[in-house]
Amino acid sequence: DPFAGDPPRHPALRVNSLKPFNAEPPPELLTQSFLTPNELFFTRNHLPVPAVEPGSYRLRVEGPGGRALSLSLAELRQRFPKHEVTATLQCAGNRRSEMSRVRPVKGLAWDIGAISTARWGGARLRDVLLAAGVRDNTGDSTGDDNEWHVCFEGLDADASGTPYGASIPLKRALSAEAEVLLAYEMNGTELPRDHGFPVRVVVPGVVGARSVKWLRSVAVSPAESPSHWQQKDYKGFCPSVDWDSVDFGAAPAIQELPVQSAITEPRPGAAVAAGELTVKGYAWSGGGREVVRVDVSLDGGRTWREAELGPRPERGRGWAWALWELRAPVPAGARLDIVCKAVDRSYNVQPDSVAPIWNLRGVLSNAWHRVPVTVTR
Ligand code: MTE
Ligand code: MO
Repeated sequence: DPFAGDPPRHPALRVNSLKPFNAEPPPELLTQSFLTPNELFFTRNHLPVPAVEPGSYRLRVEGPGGRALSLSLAELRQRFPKHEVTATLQCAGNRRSEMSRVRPVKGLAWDIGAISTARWGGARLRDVLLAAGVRDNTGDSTGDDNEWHVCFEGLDADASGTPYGASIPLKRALSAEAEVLLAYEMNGTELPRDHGFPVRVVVPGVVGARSVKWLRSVAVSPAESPSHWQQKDYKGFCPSVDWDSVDFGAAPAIQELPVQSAITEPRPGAAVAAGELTVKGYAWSGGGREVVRVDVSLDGGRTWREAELGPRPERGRGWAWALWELRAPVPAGARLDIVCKAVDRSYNVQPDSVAPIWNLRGVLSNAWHRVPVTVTR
């Protein structure tokens, strides 16, 4: 059993697949705290968790023109200043189960919990690339450096030895504002095994798939990662595209994610007490586009009120979600159709229904979240 060495997990996690391990926290625990506790942070593994001996761990960093660095964990910690970022990671498949209710899709049936937030600590990828001899000339937009990518490989590999891999544009990797990390800390402790021990990439504002765990190598390349997960997965398509007609080469790989929100309390189908109802949820957008507003409806979208956004420790750096709350009086015996939708600082909004954004892989599922409940008599 290649999964026999996987670590123990928290019993509260909702397991979507055991081998490889994929699990999400229950919604009401997800919004209990701004930072998701490490043991409740959603886990998305494609392969067995590799066993890494920290003393012999080496990170290989390949610059252009054959220059390369090999860094021990101690060197990564000592040679580069530690940088900390509070960032939300969301899987492209978050809320996929709502998409498969429209028509079946291929993929894990995530509910609304394939998203979590942590304070990450590590070396800036930018600093490590500069130390490897990469030139910082991406400000020159006429240069073809804009097409270059930084490719990552994990230590996790399939039976044929092919590792998990992904890439991001070199421009993002070198940008000081983008704050891409080679993280060795998560919420103040070393990375847990499920989340990439000893080193993972954290790409704030970008789909979780690019934040490669158990990082083995970083390579500057004139092309995107050749990995299956960059080329043949994590792309969006027209609702009419099916598995016979799909051309994965025709769509760009997902990087920054669209605006998202969901209701974590109450749960669909719940019977709530008459009086004051508290509705809770999260809202987030990709690319550092901070959420500026969350609208909530109790009548299926006919009338709206503005939710109260919770405190955000790093205001102005838009990498983390906003937790929100709405209190409203509800009469005994009512049937409520609770809906939420978020607005980001570019005034992007969520689509009102799933069908027009349906895609065969069930990614980018960000329609208004709907939760029907009844109020008891
Ligand atoms: N990195 C490696 N090496 N192997 C993986 O399977 N899964 C990716 C990404 N990095 C993955 C990986 C995907 S699809 C997501 S959504 C995030 O890790 C999930 O990170 P988490 O498990 O820490 O939540
Ligand atoms: Mo993912």
